[in-house]
Amino acid sequence: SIVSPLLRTGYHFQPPMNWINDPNGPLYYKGWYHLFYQYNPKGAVWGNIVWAHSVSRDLINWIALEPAIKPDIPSDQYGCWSGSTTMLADGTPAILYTGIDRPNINYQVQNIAFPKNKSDPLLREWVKPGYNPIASPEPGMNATQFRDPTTAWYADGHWRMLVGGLKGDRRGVAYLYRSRDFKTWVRAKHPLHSALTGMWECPDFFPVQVSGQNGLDTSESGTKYVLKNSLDLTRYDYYTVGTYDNTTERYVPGNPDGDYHRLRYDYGNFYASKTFFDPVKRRRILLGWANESDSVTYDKAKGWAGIHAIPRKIWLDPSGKQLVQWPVEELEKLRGKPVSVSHKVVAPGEHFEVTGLGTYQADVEVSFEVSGLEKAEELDPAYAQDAEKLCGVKGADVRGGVGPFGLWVLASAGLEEKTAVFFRVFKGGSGQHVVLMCTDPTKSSLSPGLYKPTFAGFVDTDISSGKISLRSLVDRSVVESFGAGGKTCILSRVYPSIAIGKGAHLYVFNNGEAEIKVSQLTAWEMKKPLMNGA
Ligand code: DQQ
Repeated sequence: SIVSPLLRTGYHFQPPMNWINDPNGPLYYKGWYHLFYQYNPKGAVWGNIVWAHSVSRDLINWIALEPAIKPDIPSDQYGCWSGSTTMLADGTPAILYTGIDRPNINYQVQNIAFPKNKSDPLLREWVKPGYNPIASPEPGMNATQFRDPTTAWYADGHWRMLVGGLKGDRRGVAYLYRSRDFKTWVRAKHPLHSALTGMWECPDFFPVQVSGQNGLDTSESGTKYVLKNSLDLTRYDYYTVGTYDNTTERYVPGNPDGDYHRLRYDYGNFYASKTFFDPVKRRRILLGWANESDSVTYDKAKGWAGIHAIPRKIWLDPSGKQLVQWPVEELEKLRGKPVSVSHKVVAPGEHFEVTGLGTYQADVEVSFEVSGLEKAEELDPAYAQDAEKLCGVKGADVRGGVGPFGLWVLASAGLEEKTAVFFRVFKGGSGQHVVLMCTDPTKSSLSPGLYKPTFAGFVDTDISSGKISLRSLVDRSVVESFGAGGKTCILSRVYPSIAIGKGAHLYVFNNGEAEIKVSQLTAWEMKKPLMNGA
C-alpha cells in the first residue's frame, strides 16, 4: 500500500518522522555542513514550526541534533519560519529568520540569532539578542507577506539583505535592507527588484562566475547575479540571471522578459530552495524541498511528509543564459557495483531491461545517440511556450518521431507500473530542433487517488550531433532527473504499489520512429547513508 515502508526514501534527506519543508540557513562551519529546516516536531502536517538541525561531513550522511531555533521570544512565539545564515567578518555565523509574533494572524517580523558557543563546531545552541526583531513591517507594507531573509552580502561598508514580500495584490517584491553593524537595519527606499508575479517567498540572491564551475561567496562581486523567488501562486522556484551593482542597489534581469520567462531550477516538485557557498570546494550548492504528492490522510498514516532534493552544485552555463545543476560529487560514495550497457540500439517501439542490480534505489547515467533527426515531429506553436502542456498531450505512450525515448524507472515486471523519464525532439518554427524533457508518472502506480501530474521542461541543448545525456536518481518514491548534463532538472514523487523493493525494474524504451542508440548506460545500486538516525 501507499504507506509501505518500502516507499520511504533511502538516501534523500529526511528526519526519522514528521513534517518537513524549506531548507534553512545552510552553511559550512569548522569541518561540518549544517542544514536547518522547517519542521513540525508534533506531526506529519505543517504547523508548530521550528528550525530542526542536522550536520554532515559530506552533505550525504546526516546526524540529527536538537532543534536550533524554537519559539521562545515575543517576536517568534508563534513560529520560526524560513531564513538564512551569514558569516560575519570575524567568523561568527548569524541566522536571520522570520518570526510570527501574534496569534492567529501571520504577522511577520525578522529576527536574528547567534551561536552561544562559537567554539562548538556543531553550533548546537543559539541565542537571540534582546534587540529582536531587527525588521518589522512598516505602515503600508503587507505584514502577513513579509518573510524569508536572505544571506546578507557585504560591500562599501554595508551589509545588505533581502526580505520577500507582496505589494498590492500582485507585485512580488525583494525588499532591500542595509546595516553597518548587522544590528540596526534600514530599509532602502526602493526594493532590489519586483515583478507582477504574486508573493516572493524565499528569495535568494548570489553572484556567479561567467566561466567555470566554481562558485562565489555571497559577498564577492560577480559579473552576473542570480535572483530566485519561490512563487506561492504556482509553488515553483523561478530565477533570472542578470546584473547588479551596489551603488544603484538594483538588480536587472538580462533577459527583458526575464521575470515572466519562467526559468526554473527544477520543472518538477521542488520548492523554497536556498543556495550557499561551500568554501572548502569553492562551489555553490542548491538545496530544495520536495513535498509529498499523495494526500494528507496518507501523510498522517505514514507519520512523515517531505524530503529534500540531493544537494546540487550549480554554476552558470557558458551561454550565460541559465544555470547548470549536478548532484554533489559526494553522492557517488553511495554507489555500489556498476552495471553497464554500451552501444545498444533500441529500434522504434522497442525496449530492454537493465538487469543485474536492485533498481528501487539507484543512480542511472545514460548517453543516448539519435539518428534520423529528420523524423522529428513539427512543434505545434500552441505548445511552444508550455513544456508541461506539450508533455501532457505528448506523454510517454504517445508514439512520436524522434522519441519519446528514455527510461522507465520504478517499473513492475509486467510494466503495469512505470514512471517514464524521457526526451522528445521536435522541429521548431525556424527549422531548429526543440528538445523536450518529461517525467510522466501517469502509469507510476496502480494505487487509486494519487496526484500524478506530468512534469516537463525544454532543454536548451544542441541536438544536431544527435547526442544527449540523462541521469536519474531513483529512490523508492523519488525520481530526480538531470537532462543534458544538468541543463533541465525534474524531481517527481511517485508511489508504486508493486514496483517497490525487489519488484522495481529499470528499462530503456523508445516510442519514436527513429532508432535510438544507448552509447553508454551505467547504473549503480545506491547504499543507504546515515540519515538522521532513521
Ligand atoms: N515556508 C515557510 C515560510 C516560507 C514558506 C513557513 C515557503 O517562511 O515563505 O514554513 O515554503
